[in-house]
Amino acid sequence: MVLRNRRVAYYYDEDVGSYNYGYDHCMKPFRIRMAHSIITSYGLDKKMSVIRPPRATVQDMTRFHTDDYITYLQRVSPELAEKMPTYNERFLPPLDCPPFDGVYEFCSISAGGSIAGARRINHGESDVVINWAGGLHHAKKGEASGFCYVNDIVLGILELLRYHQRVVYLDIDVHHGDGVEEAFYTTDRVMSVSFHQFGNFFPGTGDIKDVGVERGKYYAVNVPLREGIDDDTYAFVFQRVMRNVMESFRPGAVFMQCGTDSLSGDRLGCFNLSMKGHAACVEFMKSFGVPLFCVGGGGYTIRNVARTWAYETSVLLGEPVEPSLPYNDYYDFYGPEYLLDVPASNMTNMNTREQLEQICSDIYEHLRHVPH
Ligand code: TV1
Ligand code: CA
Ligand code: ZN
Repeated sequence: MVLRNRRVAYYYDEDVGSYNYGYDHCMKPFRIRMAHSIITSYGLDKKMSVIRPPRATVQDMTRFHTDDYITYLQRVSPELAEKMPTYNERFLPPLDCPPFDGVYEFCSISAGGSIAGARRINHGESDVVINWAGGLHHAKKGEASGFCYVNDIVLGILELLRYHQRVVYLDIDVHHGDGVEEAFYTTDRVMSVSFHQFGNFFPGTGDIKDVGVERGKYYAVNVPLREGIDDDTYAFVFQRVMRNVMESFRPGAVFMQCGTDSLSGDRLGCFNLSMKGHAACVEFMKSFGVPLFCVGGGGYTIRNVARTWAYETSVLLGEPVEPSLPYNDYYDFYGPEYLLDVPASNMTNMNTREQLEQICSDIYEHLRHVPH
C-alpha cells in the first residue's frame, strides 16, 4: 500500500444519511450515504484513513454562532416549533430551513467532521481531508439560511487559523458562499473565493464588485456567472483566477466547498458541468501541494451527487476507478447505464468569452492590491 494515500483522511458518520429535512425538501442527507456506498464498492476506503468524527459540542459551535441561536437549535423539534412560531421566525427561514427531527445532531456531525479534519491538518497528520457532510456555507452567526444551520466551514477555518497565518476558502457550489464570505469579510487572513450563478438567483449576493472591507478589502473574490457554463469555459476562468489567488496570497491551507449543484442536470442549479469538469477543479487545487480540505455542500440530483463525490474521492487519493459502477447498496439509482460518469448536456452557454475575460481582468486588478 502506498504511504502517501494514508495521508488522506475521510470523515464519515453512518448516521448522517438517516436525517431528513422533510419528504418534499430538495436537500437529502441520504446522498452522503449513497456516495459512501460507491466509495466502498470501489475499495477506496481501504486506501485512506476512514474516521467517524467526534460530534461538535455547543462550545465548538459558539466559537462562531451566538449562544441564543445554538441553545435554540439544541431544543427545537417539529412539535416545539409548532407551539412557538414567533421564537422560530427569529432563527429559521420558513420552508428552506425546517426544524426537522434531529437537526442539532445532524449539525454536530457535519461540523464535527470539519473541526476534527482541520485539527488533523494542523497537526500534520493529513495533507488531504474529506468531509462530504460539511459545506453548509449559508449559515449565519445568529440564524439559519438556505438549508444551512451551523456553518461547519467557518468553524473549520477558525481551527485552521490557529496554526496557519493565511487560509484560502474556495467555493464551487452553484450558490454564492455568503455565510463564509461575511464571517471573514473584514480580515486579510482568509481569502474567500466563490464561483456562482448570479442574477435572479439565491442568495442574490456575490457581485464582482464585492471585494471585502477594512483590512479585508481585496480579500473577497467573487466570480458571478450566467446559466449554462460548460467544462471548458469554467476551467478557463477557474484556472486563471485560482492561479492568481494562490500566487498573490500564498495560503498555508485551502478549504474547498465542492457543492455539486453546479453539475449539469441539477434540480436547482443551471450550470452545465460534467463530473469530469467539476472534478478537474479539485484536481487543479490538489496540484498546488498545499494542505487541502474538501467538503460537500449543495447537490440536488442525488444520483449525480453520489457519483461525483465518489469520483472526487478517487481523484484526491490518486487512485483511478473503472467507468462502470461496481454493485453497491443503491445500485438501482444509477440505471439504465450504471456508469460513474455525469455527462454535460446540449444547453446554451449564456457566458461569452468577452464577459469571462472581463471577469478575469477585473479580479487581476483587485488582486494587484494584495501585498506579495
Ligand atoms: C421545501 C420543499 C423547501 C421544497 C426549497 C430552492 C424547498 C426550495 C423546496 C428552494 C425548493 C431555494 C430561496 C425563497 C429565499 C428562498 C447547501 C424567500 C425547488 C448549500 C439553498 C437555496 C442552496 C435556497 C443551498 C433557496 C446550497 N431554492 N423546493 N429554496 N426566498 N431559497 O430562494 O447552496 O446548495 O426548490
Ligand atoms: Ca459558489
Ligand atoms: Zn448550492
